[in-house]
Amino acid sequence: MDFLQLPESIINKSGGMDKQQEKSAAVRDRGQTTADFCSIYSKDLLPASGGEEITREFLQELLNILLSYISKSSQRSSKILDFHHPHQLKEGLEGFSLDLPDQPETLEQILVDCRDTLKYGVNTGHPRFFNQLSSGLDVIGMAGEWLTSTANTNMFTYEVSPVFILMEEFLLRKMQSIVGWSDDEGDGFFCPGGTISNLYSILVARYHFYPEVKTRGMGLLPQLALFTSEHSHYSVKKSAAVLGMGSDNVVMVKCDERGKMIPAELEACIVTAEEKGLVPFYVNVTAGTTVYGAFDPLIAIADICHKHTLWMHVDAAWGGGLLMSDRHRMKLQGIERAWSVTWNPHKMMGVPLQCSVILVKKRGLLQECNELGAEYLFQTDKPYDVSYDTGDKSIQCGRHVDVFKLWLMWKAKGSEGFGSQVNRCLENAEYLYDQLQRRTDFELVFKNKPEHSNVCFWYIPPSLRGLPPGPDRDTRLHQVAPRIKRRMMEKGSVLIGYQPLGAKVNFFRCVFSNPATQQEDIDFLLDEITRLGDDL
Ligand code: ABU
Repeated sequence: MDFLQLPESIINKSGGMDKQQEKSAAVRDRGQTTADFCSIYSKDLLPASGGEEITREFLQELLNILLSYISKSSQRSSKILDFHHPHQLKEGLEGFSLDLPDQPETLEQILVDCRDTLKYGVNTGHPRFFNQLSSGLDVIGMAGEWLTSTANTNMFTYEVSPVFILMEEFLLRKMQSIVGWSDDEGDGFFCPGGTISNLYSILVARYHFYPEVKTRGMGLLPQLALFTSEHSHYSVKKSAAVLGMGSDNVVMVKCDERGKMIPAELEACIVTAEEKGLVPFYVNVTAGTTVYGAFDPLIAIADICHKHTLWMHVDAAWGGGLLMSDRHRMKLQGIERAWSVTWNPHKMMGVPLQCSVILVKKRGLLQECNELGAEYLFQTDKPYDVSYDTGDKSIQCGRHVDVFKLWLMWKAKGSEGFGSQVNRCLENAEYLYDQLQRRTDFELVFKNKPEHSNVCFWYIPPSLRGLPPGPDRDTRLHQVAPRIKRRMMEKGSVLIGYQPLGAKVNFFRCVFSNPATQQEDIDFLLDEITRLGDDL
């Protein structure tokens, strides 16, 4: 079967009876399915009696839609997005309506809705999608997500997730040993993204120093201070706010030109905070900053944390993937001294969203910090080892199964496969860096070779090339990236992010995490930026 050929009525959404009949005939001609979905409803699917055949045919049609999308994802000529403004999508496009009906829609319409949902979305698996830290489309990972939905269970107890709970234990042990912790150290779980993983690190650090906070609240505690670099992720401040410590009590430590925290500045900030009557307790060290991809000096910071007895957390949400590469893992030397680590396999390792872990070195601390022992879920007289009812370590009750897709991908690639994938992405970053150095129409934001796969640069249009550095040039340069980005979104040929940072005006940030990207895509990116920005 040629899965690129979709039934006509699914390709052209118009939907009336004639189309339906044409579609059914076309589908029958191809021997794909005999179903005519225009008079069939979800109530006819399993578990309805006799619903096996129609369920199979419905899922086959859905698979056709998904396979067509997946195939297009890897075609360079296909658009990354078909951009529409929110009001256009809300008003409805070519029959695609977000309104929810009172009466059920036919399965034909449901399939059209699925097709249209993908059509108006963004193709993050496209080799020219450079907009986000998570990109690509791994077929095994996607299959894992399908299986997870089919199993439709919850990670709170072994009782309902025996296999997934044990997979989580195996994966966490593996990741902890890659971080460099010994067999008798390490705890953790999968949680919904890096921000929540970082929040857990602060929660557990506070509990470690002040266990009474769990029952008696913040009133008994001194005013705590947290430290993180000025280039770090905003989740540290957000967590401090959520946890009642106050975002103002997060001290933003200065970075060097390359975006790395300066250890001497950290030491000075700790002393200043103490002089002000605050009590330092936690340092977030970033391994792979969001914009520059910088690695803070882990060993020097670990020494400072040790000296002042501070909890050292490493936010390796982005950089953790480099641990899989023999070539690049030395950039995280010192991570083994961390008391907790965030690592997002949904970024550099290309696992479908979402897949993030919080690892905590001291075993049992997460359980003590968060357990409440709800008796309807965590009974102690169950007929198995209830230490595998791991749900009470979490602040969630229900927890999605994020582990399976990673486990399946690891089986399919092996650790070495992940290592090669990471190496390829970093080679792409070096290639882009080399091209930028050669060209006179682009300027690098920092001169050094990329440590991670982030490459930051300005495009300088002809009208700005002769201008001396200064506020006038900066004001005009600040407008270049957003204007080019706007044109890119309208054209849909490539997608890349931009931002200002500190005193630096808007610049492009290119990141590579999609193993499908090749050097020709990087050449295309630079040429397309030039084409779109030449007249600015
Ligand atoms: N949590 C940071 C993600 C940012 C990005 O994908 O660009």
